Amino acid sequence: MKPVQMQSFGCFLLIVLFTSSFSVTAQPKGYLYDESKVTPYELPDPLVCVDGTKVTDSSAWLKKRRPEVLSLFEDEVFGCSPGKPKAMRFEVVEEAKEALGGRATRKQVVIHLGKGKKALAVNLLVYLPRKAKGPAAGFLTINFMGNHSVHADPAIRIPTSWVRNGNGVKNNKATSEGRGSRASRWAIDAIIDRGYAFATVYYGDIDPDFNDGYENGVHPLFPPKDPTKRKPTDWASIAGWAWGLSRCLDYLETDSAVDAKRIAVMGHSRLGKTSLWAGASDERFALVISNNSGCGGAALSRRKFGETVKRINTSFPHWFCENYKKYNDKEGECPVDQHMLIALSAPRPVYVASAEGDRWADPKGEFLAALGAEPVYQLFGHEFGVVTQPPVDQPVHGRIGYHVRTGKHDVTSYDWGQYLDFADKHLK
Ligand code: GTR
Repeated sequence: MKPVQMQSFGCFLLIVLFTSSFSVTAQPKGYLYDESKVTPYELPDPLVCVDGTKVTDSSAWLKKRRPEVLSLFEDEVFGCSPGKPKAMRFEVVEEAKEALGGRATRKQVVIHLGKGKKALAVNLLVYLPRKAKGPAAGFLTINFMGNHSVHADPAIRIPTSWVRNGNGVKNNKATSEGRGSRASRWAIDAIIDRGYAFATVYYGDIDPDFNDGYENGVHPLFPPKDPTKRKPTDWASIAGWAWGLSRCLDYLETDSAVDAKRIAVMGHSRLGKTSLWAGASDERFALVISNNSGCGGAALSRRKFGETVKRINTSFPHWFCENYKKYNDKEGECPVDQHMLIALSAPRPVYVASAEGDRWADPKGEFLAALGAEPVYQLFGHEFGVVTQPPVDQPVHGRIGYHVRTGKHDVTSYDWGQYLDFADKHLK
């Protein structure tokens, strides 16, 4: 950054650093939860290119700076993903016209990836609103416990891939006991009633969420030339899940009941980090929603508030590429911060949602990252509409959407109410 730019960005930070605070809830000990103890930091300017030139219009952003920021995130944070695979086949394994009390058509699709022993079967569940007059816009979501956990509908197929124990899962195998166990997180009836399609994929079908040396899931479909040598820029699990979402979109593009040009991608927590990266790396997603995504998602790493880069790389060494570990305790040396991840969705609408009690995810850092993405949106004539974090339960729906709701780390009907209103504004 040139000195004058550093100064103006510094002022911006001073204004926004000391605003509202949150009540303390139980969080891992030994981390920062006190706003007054956040040490001053300087964010990289999203509009200054690696060669020092300043981006002043949308075309320079799209042609020069955006590709630069995208490759910085690939090389330093998530790792580089392969493109669309040649060996991919869609199989509609079930279709029912009278689902959800006759309001929806249900489709279950298997996306077959790769061949032989390591071949993968990724299950996509789709509900289509019967009342839709033409191809429906919709939400593509990614879930933690299996497609059968999102609704009690007894016809939903149960995953056969690895699942985390609990919620009716035994020995990492899902059972029918888990049906609807996470239904509170998915406002499927409300989504269908508003005329949107709802699609969901289980993340463990794409890549199991444990540190397996990348031997399972999507990674072995694209082995490095020398299998003993993974590169520090090779893709890790979040990139794998995001890549899987792009393959689900590949299917939706083939379904005439869906308008694949009007699909929002949505995920919660680690899967909110995933939806942000999916939206950044695949511009076909028309709208991007990050629910309580925190560290490595929407929250600014340089604040070191709640979860830190070191902590996340230690607890979950398989989420980010090897290079990201360089920034353990050295957040300030990273050429990007998370406002630039949000900016990669521009000019498409993006929504960042926080929860007041979710201090581990740094609600304020999530807001500040959304605010830090605004200069890129401004190049396209879009304003955020706020300069300080709005009070709880007072959403802002510009081209960038934001709310912090009361309550804990979760996805609630309140969150979905906002996403539906935001989609009505931008996808209809
Ligand atoms: C936590 C992790 C967070 C968040 C969360 C989740 O343990 O520290 O970054 O991703 O898991 O995904 O539920």
